[in-house]
Amino acid sequence: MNALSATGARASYRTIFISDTHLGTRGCRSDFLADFLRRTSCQQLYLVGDIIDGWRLRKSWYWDENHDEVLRLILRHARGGAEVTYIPGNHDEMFRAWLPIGLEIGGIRLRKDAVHTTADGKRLLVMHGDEFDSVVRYAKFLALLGDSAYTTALTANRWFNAARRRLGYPYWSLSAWLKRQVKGAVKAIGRYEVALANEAKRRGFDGVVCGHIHHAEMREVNGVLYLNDGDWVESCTALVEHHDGRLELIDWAALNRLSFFAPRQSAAQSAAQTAAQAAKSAVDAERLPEPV
Ligand SMILES: [Mn+2]
Repeated sequence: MNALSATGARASYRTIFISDTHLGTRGCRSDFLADFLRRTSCQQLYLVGDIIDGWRLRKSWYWDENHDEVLRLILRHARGGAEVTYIPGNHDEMFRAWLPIGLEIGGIRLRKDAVHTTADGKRLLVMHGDEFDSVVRYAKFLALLGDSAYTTALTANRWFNAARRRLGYPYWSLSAWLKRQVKGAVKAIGRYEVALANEAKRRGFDGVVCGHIHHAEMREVNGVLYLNDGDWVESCTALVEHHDGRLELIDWAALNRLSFFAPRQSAAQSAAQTAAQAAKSAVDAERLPEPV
């Protein structure tokens, strides 16, 4: 048996980062996400926040077999030996209450943030990023007031949304706000990127991995790497680290020519398709000449 047929058609990475899957909402592209999780393997999987959308628990909670399938596949990664780290975001902040007890369920570790060291030695700060909402929104105002106002804004942001939740208001969404900015969106996204990059720099890291604004990006900002793994609602993106430490953004929908307008596939349908693909690539592999 050759290596490919032994592992099926799964692409092997050192690390996978995904965030903003918003399971529990109709918007979650759980069929594409299940496909991605089924066809990849990794040593470390980081779930960088807003994985399960707890803000929707009160109203219009949506859950179907693909949402189950995603959870099952995440657990399969953990059981298969991947180190899985779950960093809660603002939409799954109910898990933040369990951070102090160092909770671990099904091999999944819960962390406020994490440090990831790449194969080539880059130290990356991994965090969701919602702490910086107020910085993006009130950038000019904060710049006038200086450092302590900035720190206060970071704290106030947490209280602001906790209060909204208690009063039964929906979460104030930065990603939705950015979309409404139209003219100012590019600037506002820029402010978010700078805020996150500066946080990584201030804490002595080579870069930051985050999510939250549903905008995948990989670029250098103020001398550190800004890496945003995007989302599985408006796009289907992941950040991966290859075995040599090379980082890459993957657009799963574009890569597989998946259409957002296509009807959602049931988990059983897509599993059958994946099995057929795996069988086909095993056959293709056998046709190839032996490697020398
Ligand atoms: Mn978020």
